[in-house]
Amino acid sequence: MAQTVERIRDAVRRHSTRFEHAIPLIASENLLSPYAKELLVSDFHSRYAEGLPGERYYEGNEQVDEVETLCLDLAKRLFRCSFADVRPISGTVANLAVLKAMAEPGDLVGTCRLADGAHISSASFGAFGLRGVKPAYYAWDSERMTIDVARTKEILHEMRPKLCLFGLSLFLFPLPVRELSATLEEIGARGWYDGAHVLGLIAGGEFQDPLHEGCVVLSASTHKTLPGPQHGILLGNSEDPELTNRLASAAFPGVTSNHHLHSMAALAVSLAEHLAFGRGYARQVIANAKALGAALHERGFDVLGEKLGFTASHTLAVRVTREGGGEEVARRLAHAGIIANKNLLPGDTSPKRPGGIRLGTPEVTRLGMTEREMVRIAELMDDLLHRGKAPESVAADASAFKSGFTGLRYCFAAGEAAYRYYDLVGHPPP
Ligand code: DSN
Repeated sequence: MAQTVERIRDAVRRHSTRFEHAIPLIASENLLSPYAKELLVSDFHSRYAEGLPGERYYEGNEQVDEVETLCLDLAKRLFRCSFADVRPISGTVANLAVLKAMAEPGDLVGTCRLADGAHISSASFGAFGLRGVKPAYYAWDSERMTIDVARTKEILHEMRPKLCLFGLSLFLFPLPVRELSATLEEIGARGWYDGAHVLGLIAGGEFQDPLHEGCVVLSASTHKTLPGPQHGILLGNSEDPELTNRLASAAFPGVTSNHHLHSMAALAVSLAEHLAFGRGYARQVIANAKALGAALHERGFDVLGEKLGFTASHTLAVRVTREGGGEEVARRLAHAGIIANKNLLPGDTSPKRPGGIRLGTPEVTRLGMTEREMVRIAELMDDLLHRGKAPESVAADASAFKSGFTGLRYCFAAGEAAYRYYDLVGHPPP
Protein backbone atom coordinates (compact mmCIF):
# COMPACT_ATOMS: atom_id res chain seq x y z
CA MET A 1 0.00 0.00 0.00
CA ALA A 2 2.95 2.33 0.50
CA GLN A 3 3.37 2.31 -3.27
CA THR A 4 -0.27 3.24 -3.71
CA VAL A 5 0.18 6.16 -1.34
CA GLU A 6 3.20 7.31 -3.34
CA ARG A 7 1.19 6.98 -6.52
CA ILE A 8 -1.57 9.18 -5.09
CA ARG A 9 0.96 11.83 -4.01
CA ASP A 10 2.59 11.67 -7.40
CA ALA A 11 -0.72 12.12 -9.21
CA VAL A 12 -1.43 15.23 -7.12
CA ARG A 13 2.05 16.57 -7.91
CA ARG A 14 1.54 15.93 -11.62
CA HIS A 15 -1.78 17.73 -11.46
CA SER A 16 -0.13 20.69 -9.77
CA THR A 17 2.68 20.81 -12.31
CA ARG A 18 0.12 20.75 -15.09
CA PHE A 19 -1.73 23.72 -13.61
CA GLU A 20 1.53 25.55 -12.98
CA HIS A 21 2.10 25.51 -16.74
CA ALA A 22 -1.50 26.11 -17.84
CA ILE A 23 -3.75 29.13 -18.22
CA PRO A 24 -6.63 28.55 -15.78
CA LEU A 25 -9.93 29.98 -17.07
CA ILE A 26 -12.60 28.02 -15.19
CA ALA A 27 -15.03 30.67 -13.95
CA SER A 28 -15.79 28.80 -10.71
CA GLU A 29 -12.17 28.23 -9.65
CA ASN A 30 -9.63 30.34 -7.82
CA LEU A 31 -6.43 30.14 -5.80
CA LEU A 32 -6.27 30.11 -2.04
CA SER A 33 -3.91 32.48 -0.29
CA PRO A 34 -0.92 31.03 1.64
CA TYR A 35 -2.39 31.94 5.06
CA ALA A 36 -5.76 30.43 4.19
CA LYS A 37 -4.14 27.30 2.73
CA GLU A 38 -2.00 26.75 5.82
CA LEU A 39 -5.16 26.39 7.96
CA LEU A 40 -6.53 23.60 5.77
CA VAL A 41 -3.91 21.26 7.20
CA SER A 42 -4.21 22.58 10.78
CA ASP A 43 -5.51 20.51 13.70
CA PHE A 44 -8.93 22.11 13.17
CA HIS A 45 -9.29 19.44 10.51
CA SER A 46 -9.35 16.71 13.14
CA ARG A 47 -12.05 18.17 15.40
CA TYR A 48 -15.78 18.36 15.87
CA ALA A 49 -17.68 21.51 16.84
CA GLU A 50 -21.36 21.00 16.19
CA GLY A 51 -23.60 23.92 17.10
CA LEU A 52 -22.66 27.59 17.37
CA PRO A 53 -19.82 29.38 19.24
CA GLY A 54 -20.51 29.06 22.98
CA GLU A 55 -23.21 26.41 22.43
CA ARG A 56 -21.25 23.31 21.41
CA TYR A 57 -21.80 19.63 22.01
CA TYR A 58 -18.06 18.86 22.38
CA GLU A 59 -15.31 20.04 24.71
CA GLY A 60 -12.07 21.61 23.48
CA ASN A 61 -13.76 24.14 21.18
CA GLU A 62 -12.61 27.45 22.71
CA GLN A 63 -10.28 28.40 19.84
CA VAL A 64 -12.73 27.12 17.25
CA ASP A 65 -15.32 29.41 18.87
CA GLU A 66 -12.88 32.31 18.70
CA VAL A 67 -12.21 31.75 14.99
CA GLU A 68 -15.85 31.13 14.07
CA THR A 69 -16.96 34.27 15.93
CA LEU A 70 -14.37 36.24 13.96
CA CYS A 71 -15.47 34.55 10.75
CA LEU A 72 -19.12 35.50 11.34
CA ASP A 73 -18.20 39.10 12.21
CA LEU A 74 -16.02 39.39 9.10
CA ALA A 75 -18.79 37.98 6.89
CA LYS A 76 -21.35 40.44 8.25
CA ARG A 77 -18.94 43.32 7.79
CA LEU A 78 -17.97 42.33 4.28
CA PHE A 79 -21.57 41.85 3.10
CA ARG A 80 -23.06 44.66 5.21
CA CYS A 81 -25.68 42.33 6.70
CA SER A 82 -27.03 41.19 10.06
CA PHE A 83 -27.03 37.39 9.72
CA ALA A 84 -24.30 34.96 8.69
CA ASP A 85 -23.93 31.22 9.04
CA VAL A 86 -20.69 29.58 7.94
CA ARG A 87 -21.66 25.98 8.64
CA PRO A 88 -22.88 24.84 5.19
CA ILE A 89 -19.94 22.95 3.74
CA SER A 90 -20.61 23.89 0.10
CA GLY A 91 -22.79 26.09 -2.07
CA THR A 92 -25.19 23.26 -2.88
CA VAL A 93 -25.47 22.42 0.82
CA ALA A 94 -26.21 26.10 1.52
CA ASN A 95 -28.93 25.94 -1.15
CA LEU A 96 -30.41 22.85 0.46
CA ALA A 97 -30.49 24.71 3.79
CA VAL A 98 -32.43 27.59 2.19
CA LEU A 99 -34.89 25.17 0.61
CA LYS A 100 -35.35 23.37 3.93
CA ALA A 101 -35.91 26.65 5.79
CA MET A 102 -38.08 28.45 3.24
CA ALA A 103 -40.01 25.90 1.18
CA GLU A 104 -42.05 22.76 1.67
CA PRO A 105 -42.28 19.75 -0.63
CA GLY A 106 -44.70 20.51 -3.45
CA ASP A 107 -44.06 24.28 -3.38
CA LEU A 108 -43.29 26.23 -6.52
CA VAL A 109 -39.94 28.04 -6.51
CA GLY A 110 -39.06 30.61 -9.17
CA THR A 111 -35.76 30.11 -11.02
CA CYS A 112 -34.00 30.24 -14.40
CA ARG A 113 -33.67 27.26 -16.73
CA LEU A 114 -30.42 25.29 -16.84
CA ALA A 115 -29.90 26.22 -20.51
CA ASP A 116 -30.19 29.89 -19.54
CA GLY A 117 -27.37 29.42 -17.04
CA ALA A 118 -29.00 28.20 -13.82
CA HIS A 119 -27.05 26.01 -11.40
CA ILE A 120 -27.92 22.33 -11.09
CA SER A 121 -29.41 23.09 -7.66
CA SER A 122 -32.52 24.17 -9.61
CA ALA A 123 -32.84 20.83 -11.38
CA SER A 124 -35.20 17.99 -10.54
CA PHE A 125 -32.06 15.85 -10.19
CA GLY A 126 -30.47 18.45 -7.89
CA ALA A 127 -31.43 20.26 -4.66
CA PHE A 128 -34.91 21.23 -5.94
CA GLY A 129 -35.70 17.57 -6.57
CA LEU A 130 -34.29 16.52 -3.18
CA ARG A 131 -36.56 18.99 -1.39
CA GLY A 132 -39.47 18.05 -3.68
CA VAL A 133 -40.09 21.61 -4.89
CA LYS A 134 -41.06 22.42 -8.46
CA PRO A 135 -39.53 25.12 -10.66
CA ALA A 136 -41.52 28.09 -11.96
CA TYR A 137 -39.26 29.21 -14.81
CA TYR A 138 -38.59 32.88 -15.48
CA ALA A 139 -38.56 34.20 -19.04
CA TRP A 140 -35.08 34.81 -20.44
CA ASP A 141 -33.71 37.60 -22.60
CA SER A 142 -30.96 35.90 -24.65
CA GLU A 143 -29.65 39.13 -26.10
CA ARG A 144 -29.17 40.79 -22.74
CA MET A 145 -28.32 37.46 -21.04
CA THR A 146 -30.55 38.17 -18.07
CA ILE A 147 -34.13 37.62 -16.90
CA ASP A 148 -36.82 39.23 -19.09
CA VAL A 149 -38.55 41.44 -16.51
CA ALA A 150 -41.87 42.15 -18.26
CA ARG A 151 -42.60 38.54 -19.23
CA THR A 152 -41.39 37.24 -15.85
CA LYS A 153 -43.77 39.57 -14.00
CA GLU A 154 -46.64 37.91 -15.88
CA ILE A 155 -45.31 34.42 -15.11
CA LEU A 156 -44.94 35.27 -11.41
CA HIS A 157 -48.48 36.64 -11.20
CA GLU A 158 -49.80 33.55 -12.90
CA MET A 159 -47.76 30.88 -11.06
CA ARG A 160 -47.31 32.60 -7.68
CA PRO A 161 -44.21 30.76 -6.40
CA LYS A 162 -43.60 31.29 -2.69
CA LEU A 163 -39.82 31.61 -3.05
CA CYS A 164 -37.91 33.18 -5.94
CA LEU A 165 -34.30 32.20 -6.61
CA PHE A 166 -31.97 34.58 -8.42
CA GLY A 167 -28.68 32.97 -9.30
CA LEU A 168 -26.70 31.48 -12.18
CA SER A 169 -23.66 29.43 -13.04
CA LEU A 170 -23.26 31.37 -16.27
CA PHE A 171 -23.49 34.75 -14.59
CA LEU A 172 -22.67 37.52 -17.06
CA PHE A 173 -24.89 40.39 -15.92
CA PRO A 174 -26.73 41.41 -12.72
CA LEU A 175 -30.21 39.94 -12.31
CA PRO A 176 -33.27 42.23 -11.99
CA VAL A 177 -33.85 41.69 -8.27
CA ARG A 178 -34.81 45.31 -7.62
CA GLU A 179 -37.05 45.41 -10.70
CA LEU A 180 -38.97 42.30 -9.59
CA SER A 181 -39.12 42.99 -5.86
CA ALA A 182 -42.53 44.76 -6.02
CA THR A 183 -43.94 41.77 -7.91
CA LEU A 184 -42.54 39.42 -5.27
CA GLU A 185 -44.26 41.51 -2.62
CA GLU A 186 -47.56 41.47 -4.54
CA ILE A 187 -47.58 37.66 -4.74
CA GLY A 188 -46.22 37.15 -1.20
CA ALA A 189 -42.94 35.53 -2.35
CA ARG A 190 -39.53 35.96 -0.76
CA GLY A 191 -36.34 36.62 -2.73
CA TRP A 192 -33.34 34.30 -2.48
CA TYR A 193 -30.03 35.00 -4.24
CA ASP A 194 -27.48 32.28 -5.03
CA GLY A 195 -24.36 34.42 -5.28
CA ALA A 196 -21.78 31.64 -5.50
CA HIS A 197 -20.27 32.86 -8.74
CA VAL A 198 -20.27 36.56 -8.01
CA LEU A 199 -19.67 36.55 -4.24
CA GLY A 200 -16.23 38.18 -4.43
CA LEU A 201 -17.59 40.83 -6.81
CA ILE A 202 -20.53 41.63 -4.52
CA ALA A 203 -18.15 41.85 -1.56
CA GLY A 204 -15.81 44.05 -3.59
CA GLY A 205 -18.69 46.45 -4.33
CA GLU A 206 -18.47 45.82 -8.08
CA PHE A 207 -21.69 43.87 -8.72
CA GLN A 208 -25.29 44.14 -7.57
CA ASP A 209 -25.93 43.96 -3.83
CA PRO A 210 -28.85 41.52 -3.56
CA LEU A 211 -29.40 41.80 0.19
CA HIS A 212 -30.02 45.52 -0.29
CA GLU A 213 -32.13 45.10 -3.42
CA GLY A 214 -34.89 42.86 -2.08
CA CYS A 215 -33.53 39.39 -1.33
CA VAL A 216 -33.81 38.17 2.27
CA VAL A 217 -31.14 35.49 1.96
CA LEU A 218 -27.94 35.02 0.00
CA SER A 219 -26.45 31.53 -0.28
CA ALA A 220 -23.09 30.80 -1.86
CA SER A 221 -20.00 28.71 -2.12
CA THR A 222 -16.88 30.58 -1.08
CA HIS A 223 -14.23 29.63 -3.63
CA LYS A 224 -15.22 31.18 -6.92
CA THR A 225 -14.79 34.96 -7.29
CA LEU A 226 -14.38 35.02 -3.52
CA PRO A 227 -10.96 33.37 -3.36
CA GLY A 228 -11.69 31.29 -0.28
CA PRO A 229 -11.66 27.58 0.54
CA GLN A 230 -14.22 25.11 -0.78
CA HIS A 231 -17.04 25.88 1.66
CA GLY A 232 -20.51 27.41 1.83
CA ILE A 233 -22.14 30.41 3.47
CA LEU A 234 -25.58 31.83 4.27
CA LEU A 235 -26.06 35.57 4.64
CA GLY A 236 -29.18 37.56 5.41
CA ASN A 237 -30.63 40.89 6.33
CA SER A 238 -34.09 39.87 7.47
CA GLU A 239 -35.63 41.52 10.51
CA ASP A 240 -37.65 38.32 10.91
CA PRO A 241 -36.10 36.24 13.73
CA GLU A 242 -38.18 33.23 12.76
CA LEU A 243 -36.53 33.18 9.33
CA THR A 244 -32.99 33.44 10.71
CA ASN A 245 -33.74 30.71 13.27
CA ARG A 246 -35.08 28.49 10.53
CA LEU A 247 -31.98 29.12 8.36
CA ALA A 248 -29.64 28.40 11.28
CA SER A 249 -31.38 25.18 12.21
CA ALA A 250 -31.51 24.15 8.55
CA ALA A 251 -27.71 24.65 8.40
CA PHE A 252 -27.29 22.55 11.55
CA PRO A 253 -28.62 19.96 12.20
CA GLY A 254 -30.57 20.10 8.92
CA VAL A 255 -27.92 19.69 6.26
CA THR A 256 -24.64 19.40 8.19
CA SER A 257 -23.33 17.69 11.27
CA ASN A 258 -19.79 19.01 11.68
CA HIS A 259 -18.95 21.94 9.43
CA HIS A 260 -15.31 21.30 8.40
CA LEU A 261 -13.55 23.57 10.87
CA HIS A 262 -10.27 23.81 8.95
CA SER A 263 -12.15 25.13 5.98
CA MET A 264 -14.15 27.56 8.15
CA ALA A 265 -10.84 28.92 9.53
CA ALA A 266 -9.47 29.32 6.00
CA LEU A 267 -12.67 31.14 5.11
CA ALA A 268 -12.15 33.55 8.01
CA VAL A 269 -8.71 34.44 6.60
CA SER A 270 -10.11 34.81 3.08
CA LEU A 271 -12.86 37.15 4.30
CA ALA A 272 -10.29 39.29 6.15
CA GLU A 273 -8.10 39.40 3.04
CA HIS A 274 -11.09 40.36 0.92
CA LEU A 275 -11.85 43.25 3.25
CA ALA A 276 -8.26 44.40 2.69
CA PHE A 277 -7.86 43.69 -1.05
CA GLY A 278 -11.30 42.77 -2.47
CA ARG A 279 -12.21 46.07 -4.06
CA GLY A 280 -9.17 46.32 -6.34
CA TYR A 281 -9.30 42.61 -7.11
CA ALA A 282 -13.00 42.67 -8.07
CA ARG A 283 -12.47 45.68 -10.33
CA GLN A 284 -9.57 43.96 -12.13
CA VAL A 285 -11.43 40.64 -12.48
CA ILE A 286 -14.24 42.41 -14.34
CA ALA A 287 -11.88 44.59 -16.40
CA ASN A 288 -10.01 41.44 -17.44
CA ALA A 289 -13.21 39.62 -18.44
CA LYS A 290 -14.33 42.57 -20.56
CA ALA A 291 -10.88 42.82 -22.17
CA LEU A 292 -10.78 39.09 -22.93
CA GLY A 293 -14.29 39.29 -24.43
CA ALA A 294 -13.30 42.19 -26.68
CA ALA A 295 -10.03 40.53 -27.76
CA LEU A 296 -11.81 37.26 -28.63
CA HIS A 297 -14.54 39.13 -30.51
CA GLU A 298 -11.90 40.99 -32.55
CA ARG A 299 -10.47 37.61 -33.51
CA GLY A 300 -13.78 36.32 -34.83
CA PHE A 301 -15.12 34.48 -31.80
CA ASP A 302 -18.88 34.62 -31.15
CA VAL A 303 -18.79 36.11 -27.64
CA LEU A 304 -22.29 36.53 -26.19
CA GLY A 305 -23.49 39.88 -24.82
CA GLU A 306 -21.65 41.92 -27.44
CA LYS A 307 -23.99 44.93 -27.24
CA LEU A 308 -23.48 45.14 -23.47
CA GLY A 309 -19.69 44.90 -23.43
CA PHE A 310 -19.74 41.06 -23.27
CA THR A 311 -19.97 40.86 -19.47
CA ALA A 312 -20.30 42.79 -16.24
CA SER A 313 -18.82 39.96 -14.17
CA HIS A 314 -15.89 37.53 -14.19
CA THR A 315 -17.45 35.27 -16.85
CA LEU A 316 -17.68 35.10 -20.62
CA ALA A 317 -19.87 32.82 -22.73
CA VAL A 318 -18.52 31.98 -26.18
CA ARG A 319 -20.60 30.12 -28.75
CA VAL A 320 -18.19 27.77 -30.50
CA THR A 321 -20.45 25.92 -32.92
CA ARG A 322 -18.21 27.03 -35.82
CA GLU A 323 -15.11 25.79 -34.01
CA GLY A 324 -16.54 22.29 -33.37
CA GLY A 325 -18.91 22.70 -30.39
CA GLY A 326 -18.38 23.13 -26.67
CA GLU A 327 -17.16 19.65 -25.87
CA GLU A 328 -14.56 19.43 -28.62
CA VAL A 329 -13.31 22.98 -28.15
CA ALA A 330 -12.91 22.61 -24.37
CA ARG A 331 -10.94 19.40 -24.94
CA ARG A 332 -8.70 20.95 -27.59
CA LEU A 333 -8.04 23.96 -25.38
CA ALA A 334 -7.07 21.69 -22.48
CA HIS A 335 -4.58 19.87 -24.73
CA ALA A 336 -3.12 23.24 -25.53
CA GLY A 337 -2.75 24.22 -21.87
CA ILE A 338 -5.84 26.44 -21.64
CA ILE A 339 -8.29 25.11 -19.07
CA ALA A 340 -11.98 26.00 -19.59
CA ASN A 341 -15.28 24.12 -19.65
CA LYS A 342 -18.01 23.30 -22.14
CA ASN A 343 -21.26 25.05 -21.30
CA LEU A 344 -24.90 25.00 -22.33
CA LEU A 345 -25.98 28.27 -23.88
CA PRO A 346 -29.47 29.71 -24.45
CA GLY A 347 -31.01 28.00 -27.45
CA ASP A 348 -29.08 24.73 -27.01
CA THR A 349 -31.48 21.87 -27.45
CA SER A 350 -29.46 18.93 -26.10
CA PRO A 351 -27.74 19.06 -22.70
CA LYS A 352 -25.32 16.50 -24.16
CA ARG A 353 -24.21 18.88 -26.92
CA PRO A 354 -23.39 22.23 -25.33
CA GLY A 355 -22.85 24.89 -27.96
CA GLY A 356 -20.44 26.96 -25.95
CA ILE A 357 -17.56 27.32 -23.59
CA ARG A 358 -17.44 29.35 -20.39
CA LEU A 359 -14.36 31.39 -19.54
CA GLY A 360 -13.57 33.14 -16.27
CA THR A 361 -10.91 35.56 -15.09
CA PRO A 362 -10.74 35.17 -11.25
CA GLU A 363 -7.67 32.93 -11.17
CA VAL A 364 -5.60 34.72 -13.81
CA THR A 365 -6.35 37.99 -12.00
CA ARG A 366 -5.06 36.54 -8.71
CA LEU A 367 -1.89 35.68 -10.61
CA GLY A 368 -1.44 39.35 -11.46
CA MET A 369 -2.64 39.38 -15.06
CA THR A 370 -4.25 42.51 -16.46
CA GLU A 371 -5.92 43.59 -19.72
CA ARG A 372 -2.69 43.22 -21.72
CA GLU A 373 -2.40 39.54 -20.83
CA MET A 374 -6.04 38.97 -21.83
CA VAL A 375 -5.10 39.93 -25.39
CA ARG A 376 -2.31 37.33 -25.33
CA ILE A 377 -4.73 34.64 -24.11
CA ALA A 378 -7.12 35.52 -26.95
CA GLU A 379 -4.19 35.23 -29.42
CA LEU A 380 -3.36 31.76 -28.12
CA MET A 381 -6.98 30.66 -28.50
CA ASP A 382 -7.10 32.15 -32.00
CA ASP A 383 -3.85 30.34 -32.94
CA LEU A 384 -5.33 27.04 -31.85
CA LEU A 385 -8.93 27.31 -32.97
CA HIS A 386 -8.75 29.52 -36.09
CA ARG A 387 -5.18 29.39 -37.40
CA GLY A 388 -4.47 25.68 -37.20
CA LYS A 389 -1.49 25.87 -34.86
CA ALA A 390 -0.72 22.48 -33.27
CA PRO A 391 -1.91 22.02 -29.66
CA GLU A 392 1.61 21.05 -28.49
CA SER A 393 2.96 24.27 -29.91
CA VAL A 394 0.22 26.40 -28.31
CA ALA A 395 0.80 24.54 -25.01
CA ALA A 396 4.49 25.51 -25.17
CA ASP A 397 3.52 29.15 -25.83
CA ALA A 398 0.99 29.04 -22.96
CA SER A 399 3.59 27.62 -20.58
CA ALA A 400 6.17 30.25 -21.56
CA PHE A 401 3.56 32.98 -21.07
CA LYS A 402 2.49 31.55 -17.71
CA SER A 403 6.06 31.34 -16.42
CA GLY A 404 5.94 35.13 -16.07
CA PHE A 405 3.26 34.81 -13.39
CA THR A 406 4.70 33.03 -10.39
CA GLY A 407 3.29 35.15 -7.58
CA LEU A 408 -0.11 35.58 -6.03
CA ARG A 409 -1.79 38.98 -5.63
CA TYR A 410 -4.56 40.43 -3.46
CA CYS A 411 -3.60 38.60 -0.25
CA PHE A 412 -1.19 38.90 2.65
CA ALA A 413 2.23 37.26 2.04
CA ALA A 414 1.61 38.00 -1.64
CA GLY A 415 4.13 37.90 -4.45
CA GLU A 416 6.94 35.39 -4.83
CA ALA A 417 6.49 34.13 -1.24
CA ALA A 418 3.24 32.59 -2.44
CA TYR A 419 5.01 30.77 -5.27
CA ARG A 420 4.07 27.28 -4.17
CA TYR A 421 0.36 27.94 -4.37
CA TYR A 422 -0.08 25.10 -6.84
CA ASP A 423 1.63 22.42 -4.82
CA LEU A 424 2.51 22.00 -1.18
CA VAL A 425 2.91 18.23 -1.54
CA GLY A 426 6.50 17.50 -0.66
CA HIS A 427 7.39 21.21 -0.73
CA PRO A 428 7.05 23.06 2.57
CA PRO A 429 5.93 26.67 1.96
CA PRO A 430 8.86 29.11 1.80
N1 DSN B 1 -19.95 23.57 -10.72
C1 DSN B 1 -19.88 24.98 -10.40
C2 DSN B 1 -19.63 25.78 -11.62
O1 DSN B 1 -18.67 25.48 -12.29
O2 DSN B 1 -20.33 26.73 -11.90
C3 DSN B 1 -21.06 25.43 -9.67
O3 DSN B 1 -21.26 24.63 -8.54
